[in-house]
Amino acid sequence: MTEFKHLTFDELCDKLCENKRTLIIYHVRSDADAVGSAFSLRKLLTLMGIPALCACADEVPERLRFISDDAQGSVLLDEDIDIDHERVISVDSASPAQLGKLFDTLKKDVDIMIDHHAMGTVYADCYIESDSSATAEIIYAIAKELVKRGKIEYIPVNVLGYIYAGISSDTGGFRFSNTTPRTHRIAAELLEAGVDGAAINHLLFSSKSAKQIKAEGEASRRINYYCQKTVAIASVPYSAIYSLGLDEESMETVIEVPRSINGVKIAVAIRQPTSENKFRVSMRSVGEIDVSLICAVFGGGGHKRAAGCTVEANGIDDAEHLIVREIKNSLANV
Ligand SMILES: [Mn+2]
Repeated sequence: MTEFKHLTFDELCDKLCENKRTLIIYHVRSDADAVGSAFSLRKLLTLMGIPALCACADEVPERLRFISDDAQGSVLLDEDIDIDHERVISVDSASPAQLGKLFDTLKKDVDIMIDHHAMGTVYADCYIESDSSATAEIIYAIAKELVKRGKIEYIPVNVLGYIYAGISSDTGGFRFSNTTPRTHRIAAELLEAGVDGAAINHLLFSSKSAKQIKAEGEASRRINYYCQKTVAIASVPYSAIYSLGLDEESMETVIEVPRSINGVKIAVAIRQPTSENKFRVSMRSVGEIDVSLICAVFGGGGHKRAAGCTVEANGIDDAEHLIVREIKNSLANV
């Protein structure tokens, strides 16, 4: 098995300063941290005169286009990746599976991972800082280092906005437990530099598409409680997804429905994206339970308080049953 190197921050920055045509890749079902980190890193490299493009197996979601230069400088998997890159850097992507088909397209040839997930499968030399709330926190440290080294003059305010969006998104608007004093200090610096935090947070959290509202409505019709109502599971079967015309993007906030219920310690959202018996599971912990361990049983992972997995089962009720069993197991071991 190949041994991958854990880079120090200085080694990472040394490498980023090398003039190599770079492809920056990020995970499918992209969130604001993935998109914001990828496009801010791209901007930093191009400011140093290094050609760089972003690529993902999924298109930049409509609601995140504001942190992607309107997806300029971005290529899709099915377009030719003709940048003829000399280096591939992944951001915010803990395992090859998260890169989707792109990982195979690139012939697994990723050179550097920059990430903040504690659990995952390392697939390249890496810089992983698991006490960072978001990959964007790491990108901010890189940006400041590049200024310090005189490689760039200053960090453009739109780049700072992308970074802010990544951090705010991964911390749920500075509400989740991964929010550290440093996270707030960085946010303060970004606001001082002219980032419009209120506008970004509105776009990230307060504006939802009509389809998202429909999806949340559907999820709240199908909630089951377990373990003295400390566990709430919302599920959306394919029949509902199909009849309401819901897409992946519209399902993203469904987990907030069970998560926001009083007294719930573990929130779960199960959705069936296709007619196949494969179920996507999102899990959130409001207390001390490490839900990444529960998801790991099904081959998934994530963070202590936010994780996910895919479960194969004979129908959505069976999937729920399997998940409840694992949750009960892990509660019994606390
Ligand atoms: Mn992230």
